[in-house]
Amino acid sequence: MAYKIGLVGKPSVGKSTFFNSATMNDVPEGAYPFTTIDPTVGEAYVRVECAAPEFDETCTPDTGYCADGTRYVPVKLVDVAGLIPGAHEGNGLGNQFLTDLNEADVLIHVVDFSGQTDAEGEPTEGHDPRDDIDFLEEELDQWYLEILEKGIERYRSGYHGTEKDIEIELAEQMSAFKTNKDELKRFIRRVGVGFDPDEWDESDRLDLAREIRKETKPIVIAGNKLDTPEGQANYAEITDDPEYDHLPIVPASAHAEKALKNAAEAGVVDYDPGDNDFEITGDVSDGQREGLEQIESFVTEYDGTGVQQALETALFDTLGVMAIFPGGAESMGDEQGRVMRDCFLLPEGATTEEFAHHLHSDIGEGLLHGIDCRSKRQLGGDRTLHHRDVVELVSTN
Ligand SMILES: Nc1nc2c(ncn2[C@@H]2O[C@H](COP(=O)(O)OP(=O)(O)O)[C@@H](O)[C@H]2O)c(=O)[nH]1
Ligand SMILES: [Mg+2]
Repeated sequence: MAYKIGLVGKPSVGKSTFFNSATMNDVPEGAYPFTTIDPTVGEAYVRVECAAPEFDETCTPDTGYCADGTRYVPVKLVDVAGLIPGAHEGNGLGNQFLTDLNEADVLIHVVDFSGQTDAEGEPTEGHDPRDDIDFLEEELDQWYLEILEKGIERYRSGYHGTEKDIEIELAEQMSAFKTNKDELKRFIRRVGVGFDPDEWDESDRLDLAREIRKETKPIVIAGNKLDTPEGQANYAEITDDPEYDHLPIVPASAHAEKALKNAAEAGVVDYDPGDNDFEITGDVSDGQREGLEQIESFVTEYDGTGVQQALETALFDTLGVMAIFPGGAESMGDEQGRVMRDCFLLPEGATTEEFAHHLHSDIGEGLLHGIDCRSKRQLGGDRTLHHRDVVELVSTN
């Protein structure tokens, strides 16, 4: 099951540009792990330093691809259109919007940092991007609050005829958010409101809703349109504003990423997505050269176009996901001589046993132990794995 990253934002901030550039990749045919007819769902990649060279091997990926020692590992990217101001008070958030949101593990909120689109996405000047950042958080928090209140109602009315602890009732009500009673217990403790919902006033309920939302639907900001002077000024100001310390803000130009991907496809530049440099390798007009030079100064200053960086911040920094390579302690190749066909993305803190179950329940059931292919040491089933570990699983199945 691939991780799902949701792209959200009001109209005209650059969601489609971001989505198209992130999913437009020169991938070997047949390498897609899933096909889709839904144009708003696509395959993007996160970069992981390939482990094969450490073993003097060249990898042969089945999913994603490898370029110059960097693995590009697939994730699902969803363009969640439909965020408009006031939706919540009016007709509520759209159904498709909520379904898409529910399925996303993490959100990238694309914000127009140039301030040249108003709250409705119409052209303007001097719009404060902070209003958009606040708007989405408030909107999501309100949505969570509604669901939380339903859970409290159910608890009060003794639904199912049994008395239940509040965290159990809330876990049931919020199951779509991939949380559970133990987590909810932790959130309630952290907010410090106690375990009797009759004691929760309005602001307690909102604080709790907000905490659950932050944990189950974390947000990364893509500060887009940073190729404009206004965008750069806003970026400097907002990253300096302590009110926004709680959010990772990635400087981005979806435009630049799209232009580089187009140029790479046309064979005039050599560019690996995410790099902070590229080379002009083909014939370009003076105008094109000038455009590429502008992009070059941007990617040098901001360490890339920000599209890859936003995806990786969301997956690795915010969710804490780790990449695990399958290997062999004796030899890296499998029966067909293929090396590191996969690079698996697992949740933070996953153990050898969880990795085995992720591959196949049979392998998990029959697991004897793992082997760390670098040190050749045995890994017990309950051992926590780390990002970029290379692991052989020894199983009776
Ligand atoms: N300057 C600049 N303009 C951008 C950037 N990304 C998108 N745009 C422009 O913003 C407008 C809206 O983009 P689009 O991707 O359709 O936005 P969406 O409505 O959020 O999907 C288009 O005119 C894009 O060319 C960017 O990084 N820099
Ligand atoms: Mg769009």
